[in-house]
Order: sequence, then C-alpha cells, then structure tokens
Amino acid sequence: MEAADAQIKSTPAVPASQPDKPAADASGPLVDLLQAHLLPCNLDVDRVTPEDAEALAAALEAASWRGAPALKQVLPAAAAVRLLEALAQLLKAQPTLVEVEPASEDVTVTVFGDTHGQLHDVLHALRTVGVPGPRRHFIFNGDFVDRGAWGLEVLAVLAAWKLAAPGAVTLLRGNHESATCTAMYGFRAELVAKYGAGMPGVYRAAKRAFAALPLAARVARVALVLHGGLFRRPPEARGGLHRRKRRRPPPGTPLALGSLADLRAASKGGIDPSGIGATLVATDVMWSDPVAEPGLRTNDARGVGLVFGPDATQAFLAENALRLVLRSHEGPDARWRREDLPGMAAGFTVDHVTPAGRLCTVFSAPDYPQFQADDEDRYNNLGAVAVLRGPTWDNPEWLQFAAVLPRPPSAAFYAFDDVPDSDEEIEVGGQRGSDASGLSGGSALSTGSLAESDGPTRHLSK
Ligand SMILES: [Mn+2]
Repeated sequence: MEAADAQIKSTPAVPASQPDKPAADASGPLVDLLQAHLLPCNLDVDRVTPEDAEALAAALEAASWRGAPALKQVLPAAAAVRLLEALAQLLKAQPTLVEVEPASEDVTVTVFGDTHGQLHDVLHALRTVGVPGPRRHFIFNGDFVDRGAWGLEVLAVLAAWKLAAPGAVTLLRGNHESATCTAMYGFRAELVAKYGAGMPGVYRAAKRAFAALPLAARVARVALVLHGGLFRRPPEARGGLHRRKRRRPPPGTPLALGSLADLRAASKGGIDPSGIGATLVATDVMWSDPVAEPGLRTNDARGVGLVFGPDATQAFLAENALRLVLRSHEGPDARWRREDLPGMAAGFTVDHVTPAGRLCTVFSAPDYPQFQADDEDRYNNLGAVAVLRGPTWDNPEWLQFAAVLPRPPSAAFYAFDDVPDSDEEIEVGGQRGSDASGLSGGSALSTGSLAESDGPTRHLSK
C-alpha cells in the first residue's frame, strides 16, 4: 500500500446523518457485508492477514454507530478472547525492552502516543500514514484503553495488526494497561456494557495481554520509546533462596537513575504494577514525567513514578549511547497551566534539549478527553504521531491530526466528574499492589470504592 507521507489533513468527518456508512477507505465484498449486516468477524487468529485487520477495523467502526451492545455482533466474546489470547502469546515471547532494527534507511518508524479508546481517530491516522509492512514499522506507546468509549475496539485493531504483521508492529505498555486503571477509568465498565455475561473472560484475556506487553523499544539503537519516562536503578537483588526478591531501599536513600541494562533485566510488571519489589522499574517507566527543573525525585503529583529534569535526561542519553527519548503519557490536561513545560495543544512537545539529545512527548488522542463535564471548556488539542527516519532516527517528523467528529454517541464508562483529569495513583478497593504477580481475574476490584487518601491533590486539573 502507498504511504501518504504528507502532513495529515484534518477531520474528514464521519457523517452523523449516515451512521451506517462510515467513511472507511477499506472496501471489498467482505467489508461491505460486515458493514451492512454486522456479521461476526470470524478471524482465524492463527492466520490473521492485513486484509483481516482492515476488515475488522471497518466492522468495529460500523458497529460503533449502533451502540455498545452491537460490538458483540461483529466481535463475539469468544472471538475477542481468542484474539486477545493470541496477542498475549505473541507478546509473552517478547522481552521487556524490544529492539527495533530498521532493515534499511527507507524504513519509517511511526510512533503513536496515547490513544485512549478513540477508535475513529486511530483509524483516521492509520489510514493516512499507511498500514504496517516491511517498510513501515509502527510503535504504539501504551494507553490504548480507558477514558474514551472504544477501548476494546482500539485494542482489537492493534491486536489484529500485531498478529498480521508481528515484525512491523510493536505494542508497548502504558499505565492504563493495568487492573487498577482499567477498573477506575472505564475499560472494565466498557466491557460490562458491551459483553454482559461474556465480560469476565474478555477482561481476563485483556489483562493477560496487558501483563505481557513490553515496556520499551529501542529504535536503531539511538531512540528509546517508552510510555512515561525514566526510571530508578532497582535495589540489588538478594542472594540465596530469595534471589528474585528485591530489597526495599532504606528511607532517605537518594534515587539513582536506572540504565538500559536495568530496563532489559526488569519484569514487565505483572497484572498491576504497584511500584513495590520487582515491579519498581515497570511502574516508573509507565508513570514518570519530565520537569524543567534539574533532579530526580518521586512524582508527588501522580503519587507514583518519578519526575526527572534535563540533567537526568542528559545523563541517561549519554550513559546509554542514546540521542532521543520519546515518551507519551501527558495529554492537554496534564500540561494545563504548567509553566515549566509546553502545552499539548499540538499533540507533541519537545521537553528537554540537552547536549546529548532530546526528550519529546507524543500524544495521539485529539480532542481529549472524549468525556468532559458540560461546564468545562474542551482543550481542542490536536493529536500527533512521530515519524522516525534514517539515517539518524533521532529527529522526529510530527504528523498532526484533528479529531474525527462527530463521534458516535456513547455514554461514558467512568465517572469523569469524580476522577482526576490527570492520571494519579489510585487505590481501588484496597487491592492496590496485591495482584502484581498473578493472572487472576481481578474481579475483586470494584469501581465504587475509591479510597479517600493521603493521595495527591488534583492540582493539575483545570
Ligand atoms: Mn499514561
């Protein structure tokens, strides 16, 4: 397929007046049939082709206009489970730190930031940039689900592409790919609304896939892509019988920056990375944020992860022979009224410029968040993707895009008035950290028991 390398143009809207005819570029008898009748999309998960991935995307898009219960007509619970289990199997074979080695200099590596269930924007961006293939690698940098209404659909499309083109697609873990976040910010409730009695199996399969997601990708050995940011050096492992357990650093121990070797050796974090024990590196990677001020400190605004200054970025780049850190995680809400770093209206920011290289943020959910109280102004942010090219691979080209509007009508799957705009550490039902290693269904988590806590204030909200 042909690459469209031009700047992504804004907003070819899906017409609300023609809900059964979304503006899909995909065509062909199978797609027509799926769109007309919402037939089950019987993917053979052992042999997913690019055509299958495109057909599934078109079918999910068509179903999105018919309300939440229509999803299971095109992707029944059993099929969703098969798809997610196949994804989990594939991801389990991948290391914590994936090496993306472009075979030649005409390969592009396109990096998506947070997509947060905004199916129509993801499909628009994919159709504009082109689909994965030998010369077009895609990295999706986490936060596929939660907040937006079509998290399962986004996850299913990414899973289908990963299965269709495993060598051309890298999926990385964001903080929302966890039991606690999905119980709080909508994905779990979305599955209840869409799958009813079939929900527990789909949720379990999704969490297995989340726990298997790699944490980072190094592109051409010079660019590191990860969701949140830099991470601390884990405490030395104990010897003997408890070798796998890590000591907790004594209180007051200064934080030391972790290395690529630490990242390579780290656990992917389990179902619910808690920041405790072996999940420390994973939690930092998924939750940390850059700041303008020098230093390396705990992230008190989020209550989890680190904040790190340009000196930390400089040291990390220099010590690991890197020239670019590309991260996501902060949308327009997180950057609202921040004075030290740029806002996210353009879908990307350059946060640290150092002699060793840069740290940039890419955010791919335009007009985010999808659900917002009526009395609040929308941020009207663009989304962007970063395109890395040889021979340097360290100077992203930014492709920006506006939201595909109007979106199909949908209820929100989380209490957007009651939870913080920006992600913070949240205790759910007192279960935080207790499920870090297992693959249990996590159904003990309830969305209704958010602990009032010692936690951070929502000072980043507007
Ligand atoms: Mn995030």
